Amino acid sequence: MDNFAIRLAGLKEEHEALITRSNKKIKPGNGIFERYEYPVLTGAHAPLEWRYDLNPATNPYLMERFGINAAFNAGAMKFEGEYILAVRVEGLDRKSFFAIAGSPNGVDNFRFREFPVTMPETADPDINVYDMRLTRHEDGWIYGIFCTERKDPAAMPGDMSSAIASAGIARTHDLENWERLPDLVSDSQQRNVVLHPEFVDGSYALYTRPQEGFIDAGSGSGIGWALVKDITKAVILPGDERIINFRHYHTIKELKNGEGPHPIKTREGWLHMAHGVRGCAAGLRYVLYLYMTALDDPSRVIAEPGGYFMAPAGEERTGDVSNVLFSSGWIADEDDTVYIYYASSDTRMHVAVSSIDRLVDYCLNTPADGFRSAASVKTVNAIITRNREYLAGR
Ligand code: BGC
Ligand code: BMA
Repeated sequence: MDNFAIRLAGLKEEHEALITRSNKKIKPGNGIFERYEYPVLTGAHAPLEWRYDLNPATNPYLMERFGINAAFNAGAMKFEGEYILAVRVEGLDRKSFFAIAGSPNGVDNFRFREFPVTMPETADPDINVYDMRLTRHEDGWIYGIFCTERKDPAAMPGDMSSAIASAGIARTHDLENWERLPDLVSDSQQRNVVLHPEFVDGSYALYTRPQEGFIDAGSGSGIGWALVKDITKAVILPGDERIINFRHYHTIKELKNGEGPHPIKTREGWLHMAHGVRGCAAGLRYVLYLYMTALDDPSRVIAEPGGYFMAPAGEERTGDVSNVLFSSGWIADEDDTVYIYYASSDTRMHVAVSSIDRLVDYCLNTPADGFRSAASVKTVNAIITRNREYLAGR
């Protein structure tokens, strides 16, 4: 065998071993969910055919021609029996694009489809697209809503970072062929826009995250709610968007928050996952939290446990943008298992599992944030006291 063939065999072997590695649940966990040992997707999971020119005549050194930097912030759904992730794949050039990966069991053996998604553009080309949430809507379409970023036309000469974030909207029936609809029109920048799966009062319902600047959420911001009559011309008129989940001083979400994937319908209410951001000397710290809203009004919060649901742990803490957990996808399976897909530090995808019953129990029975140290002590004292009484009475 020549060098090219030896190298190719080595690459194939390494790639196949990575993709088919079986994943293990980490026990005992905290009772709320269990993490898995290995990330489910990384940049290295990208097919060799994407990265290498496999022809020895044009690539004698068998070098990478298109490197993949990371795979993260995926939307998720079950589709034709497969666990599907619509992954934010990022090249070495910092551009991200979407690619569909599927697994037979939701926890390992994720494999990318042959080609990434070719997302049609609007008349105003996207510079970067990312963080797609998938929603199988009751109108029969599968929607992908994502952030489209473009350079701010008002940026001063020499300012290479001012940008405008808006919500891009696309739909499909097969996750292969996408129809791009006009971007959401609203009077602010938008990131983390998510489509609710059901009509509300005959309209499409959107979780939004209005923001005054590209990075800065601004004074009033939080997770918003807006109804839109026609999703093919989605417009939020000024005054038609209201905040339903607020930021709060000295909490895990004092700086920013945003809806994760669309909420899961349960007997007790809509189960939501979101991210919360606070600032610290190390930069922005992103964690995940849960809350619930009423079945008859998905915009009315009925429960919110204090603090975070998941925060970066171990290797999750480091990556391109360290100290970040971000989730834009989960799957509620027929047997009530919930597969929570989350990315760590803008680098890789992981899975944790729980069940609808457990997550609802967590939401309804975890003490709410008391907003003061003394309130936290009161809460923990109450638990200790109840435990003493229970253990003494046995
Ligand atoms: C990045 C996103 C990030 C956003 C705000 C974008 O340019 O691609 O990952 O969330 O900036 O920092
Ligand atoms: C946000 C998100 C994500 C990213 C996070 C941390 O604003 O929209 O794309 O994971 O920043 O960089």
